[in-house]
Amino acid sequence: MPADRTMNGMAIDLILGTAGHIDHGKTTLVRALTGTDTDRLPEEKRRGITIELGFASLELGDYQLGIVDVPGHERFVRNMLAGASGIDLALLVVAADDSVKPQTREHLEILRLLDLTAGVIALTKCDLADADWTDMVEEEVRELVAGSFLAEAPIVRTSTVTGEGLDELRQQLATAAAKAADRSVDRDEGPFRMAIDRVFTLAGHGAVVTGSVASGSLAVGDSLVIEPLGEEVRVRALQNHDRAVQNIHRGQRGAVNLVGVHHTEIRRGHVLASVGHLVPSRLLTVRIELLKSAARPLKNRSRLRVHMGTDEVMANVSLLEADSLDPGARCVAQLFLSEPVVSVWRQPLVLRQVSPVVTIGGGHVLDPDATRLPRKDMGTIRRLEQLNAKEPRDRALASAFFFDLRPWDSGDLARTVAVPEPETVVAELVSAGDLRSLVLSPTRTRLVHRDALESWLLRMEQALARLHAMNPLQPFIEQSRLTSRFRYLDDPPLVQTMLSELQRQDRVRIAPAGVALRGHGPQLSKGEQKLLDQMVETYQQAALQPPSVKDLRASATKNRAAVPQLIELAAAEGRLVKVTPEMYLHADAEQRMRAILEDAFGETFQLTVGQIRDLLEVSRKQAIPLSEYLDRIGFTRRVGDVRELAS
Ligand SMILES: Nc1nc2c(ncn2[C@@H]2O[C@H](COP(=O)(O)OP(=O)(O)OP(=O)(O)O)[C@@H](O)[C@H]2O)c(=O)[nH]1
Ligand SMILES: [Mg+2]
Repeated sequence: MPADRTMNGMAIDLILGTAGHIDHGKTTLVRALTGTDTDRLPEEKRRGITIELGFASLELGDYQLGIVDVPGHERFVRNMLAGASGIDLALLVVAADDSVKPQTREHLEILRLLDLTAGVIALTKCDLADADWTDMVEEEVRELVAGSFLAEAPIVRTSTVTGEGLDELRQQLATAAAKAADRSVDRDEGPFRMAIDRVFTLAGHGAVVTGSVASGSLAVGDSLVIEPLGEEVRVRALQNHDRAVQNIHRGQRGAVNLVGVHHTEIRRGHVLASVGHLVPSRLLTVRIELLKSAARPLKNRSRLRVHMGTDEVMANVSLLEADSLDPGARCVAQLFLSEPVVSVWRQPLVLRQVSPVVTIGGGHVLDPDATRLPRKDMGTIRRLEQLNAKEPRDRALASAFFFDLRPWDSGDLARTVAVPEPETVVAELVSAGDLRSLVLSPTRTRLVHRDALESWLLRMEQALARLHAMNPLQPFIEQSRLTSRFRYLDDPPLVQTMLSELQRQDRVRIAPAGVALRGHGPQLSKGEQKLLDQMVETYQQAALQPPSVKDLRASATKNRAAVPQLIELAAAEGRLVKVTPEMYLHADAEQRMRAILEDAFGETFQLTVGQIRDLLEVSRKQAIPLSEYLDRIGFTRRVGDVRELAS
């Protein structure tokens, strides 16, 4: 609770961002409140405008505000976005002598899209407008913010020339800070994350990055990663508003001196984060809205500029619900990004058109590391909505579904859908049967959503059905022919486990000859069936003097090409026994052969091939493969030139 922190005598840190049209007095107001001139660049001084983000700090009793002053110029909205992405509350500035202007609207939309909930409105330059005029401007502002998060926000009339309203503004900012603190306080713990908004180098000290801390805390000596580079770095020194400190935490501005990276490798948009906290991805699943003010509907596959954190990246949008999105409407979508980014669940994002560059919408992340999803699939869309569910258990289950077959563990749920105590939730879901824990090896298990697993099992059955259709005479399909169809999963043990699962559920049969769908039998034509029966009879009559496959093929009048497969089929059915690829025996003959030899072994310990030949009344040419067959099936054992009974 905020109260606890203030009781410890520590102020609550929050970030305040300015917003408003160019020249409306944002920077001047920040200077009047803090004494800091945030326009530092020579070009800013010369042109009298803000170009880059400026920073100041303001103490307001229980609250310590880090201020990010943004440019109002239309051309620098991207800088405004980089600054506004990390703020907790907003100071919307409108000049009393100019009223609502395009960037007043655009900045307000952006703040709303960034999920801001608290703020104050300042009417500036009140010394330049008379009271009636200012009343009218105030009315216009009220109209502008109606229905937005600033609908109830106080409008404070100020002038930096006369000092009017500055004390009241401080008070109102403190009230708004209290409101923002209520919402932000739970983000204090957990992994560290800070979007980088500036990079520079200090002679002799190396790279320094600055940003607004979005979550967690950081101490000197800590190890971190620069994402999405994946570059490991260590904190050499820390500053908060030009003051050396031992640690920084959520809601503070931080300047972090890093060891282990050259400053030229880092740019605005990168993220400084705890090791293992974030996963770079070029595909995000998001929920978006198109602004009412958008000039036209958003078409599927449109190219967009995505602003997230301090980053800006091009993307193609895949609208999952329809072919276009109307102004004012919302939908779930996927963003195919031109470069990898890191993000967290519910992280806000803003969408801008490529040309002309205007803000057209925004939304938030549902899945920060997505796989491609089918469009217009109601089942998928419903599950995506579940990623926003209030119950952590529901979110966990939805997230697990979208992990699909990819490896994940309970820790990932904290990152993907902010599930507290993910181990407990996963254990519950496993015991409820909603999640399956597949054992891939003695040391490797894989968590898979029950429905995701089922859809893969179905795919496997379908692949097997296709193989059966392609090989109608084969009762079994060689396992490798089936599993090779899933080679792209790049995980043979997983494929094998899924096959075993199908067997466990009695959906396939697995035999030495291969795998078959349950209930699958070979599809024979009448002619083929007749030929098969005739051949089996021929084998029966021939007993231990069987014809070769070649002979049978030559003597067939019809269906000649099918002869080898039909014989193989009879063998699979157990009517024939395969001795060599050319030599088969009728099952009765094979049984009789073993009976004869068993009798003989009753009298003598060993038999030569010659004795076997005589006992079976076959030629030597047949006796050799028959003897080898008997060794192979484990009936006899060869010892030098003689056979012994194996068991
Ligand atoms: N008379 C009067 N002039 C003001 C007041 N506040 C700002 N100004 C003037 O308005 C001009 C613009 O002020 P800035 O503070 O630079 O405006 P800004 O909103 O920061 O502009 P950008 O950052 O470029 O968007 C400057 O010349 C200021 O001196 C005020 O209260 N009264
Ligand atoms: Mg300015």
